Amino acid sequence: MKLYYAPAACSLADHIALHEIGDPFDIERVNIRTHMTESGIDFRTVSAKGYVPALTLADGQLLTENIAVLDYLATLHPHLAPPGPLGRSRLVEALAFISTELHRAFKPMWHGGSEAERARAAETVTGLLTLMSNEMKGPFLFGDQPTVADFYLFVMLEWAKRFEVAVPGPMAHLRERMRERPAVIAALRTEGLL
Ligand SMILES: N[C@@H](CCC(=O)N[C@@H](CS)C(=O)NCC(=O)O)C(=O)O
Repeated sequence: MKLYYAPAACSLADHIALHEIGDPFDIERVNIRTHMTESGIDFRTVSAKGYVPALTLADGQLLTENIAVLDYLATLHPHLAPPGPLGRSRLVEALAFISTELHRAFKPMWHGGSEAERARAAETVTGLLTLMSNEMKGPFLFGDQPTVADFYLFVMLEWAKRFEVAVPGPMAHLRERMRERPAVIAALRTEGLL
C-alpha cells in the first residue's frame, strides 16, 4: 500500500492508522498547492481529484475519500473499529459526521475567511465537538481503545489547537492520549510536525 499525504492534512488520520496496523507501507508527500509529489510527479496523474488522502492498494487500485480509506483499513483490521453488530454502522456514522460536519466547518480557517467567518466557524467547531463529546463511551469515542474515527477526530483536534478553537475537556484529553501513542508520534515525526 502507498499513502499519498500532505503534512498536517486530513490524511494524517490514514497515516496514523497505517502505523497502528504495523505492516510495511509506502508513503509519498504531496504539495497540495502545486500538486507535485516529493518524487516529482504531478499528483493529478495518480488521482484526478487532486486531493489527499489517496491510497494505492496492493493490486494497483486507487482508493480515495477519507471515509472510504479509513473504513477500508478498519475492515481489514477490525481492532480499529468498534465491536458489536452495529460496530461498522457506528464507525461510518462517526466518520461521516467528522468529514461532512467537522472537517467542512474548518474551511474559513484554511481558506482565508474573514475574521467574522472564522469566529463563526470556531463556534460551530466547538458546538460539533461538544455534541461528539457528549456521546463518548470512554476516553476514546467508543471506549478504551481508539478506532480510525478517533484518528480522524485527532486531526480535527490538532486543527482546533492550531486555530485556537475551544474544545470540551474530554476532547482535550483524547488529543493528549492520542499524542502519547507510538503510532501517532511516528506519523507526526514523518510529517515534520514534531
Ligand atoms: N472529499 C475528500 C476531501 C479531502 C480534502 O479536503 N483534502 C485536503 C487536505 S485535508 C486537500 O487535499 N486539499 C487540496 C485540494 O483540495 O486541492 C475526502 O473526504 O477525502
